[in-house]
Amino acid sequence: MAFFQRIFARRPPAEPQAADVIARRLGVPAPDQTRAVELYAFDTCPYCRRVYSAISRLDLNIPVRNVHQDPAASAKLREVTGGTQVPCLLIDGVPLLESLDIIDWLESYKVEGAAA
Ligand SMILES: N[C@@H](CCC(=O)N[C@@H](CS)C(=O)NCC(=O)O)C(=O)O
Repeated sequence: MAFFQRIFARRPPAEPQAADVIARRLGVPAPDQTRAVELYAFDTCPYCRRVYSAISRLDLNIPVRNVHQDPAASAKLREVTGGTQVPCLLIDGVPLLESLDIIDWLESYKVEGAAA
């Protein structure tokens, strides 16, 4: 039973960690307010909506580039990731895939004093 609970348990909120620890784990630039950050997404993607909710909860101002409505955004996503997976957070030109990793980074970004 404990085994299944461990497998299916909801992921707990990330432990507060130093921003650079998170960035190193994710292989992206450390969150700080100098970063140029934009989200590549489309509105019917449930993983994108999970990230939208986090952005709203954290009261962040992150520009969203809709890859279904903007061919240039779609081309850029393919250029930086080699694929079409969204959500993708582009941090100073470095792509971060996986909604839960994006949320971890954004939570740390908020702590580091991102402009809302
Ligand atoms: N595990 C990923 C799943 C992301 C995902 O499956 N996104 C879909 C859209 S809902 C997608 O981009 N599919 C196209 C592709 O993977 O190239 C996450 O949590 O972000």
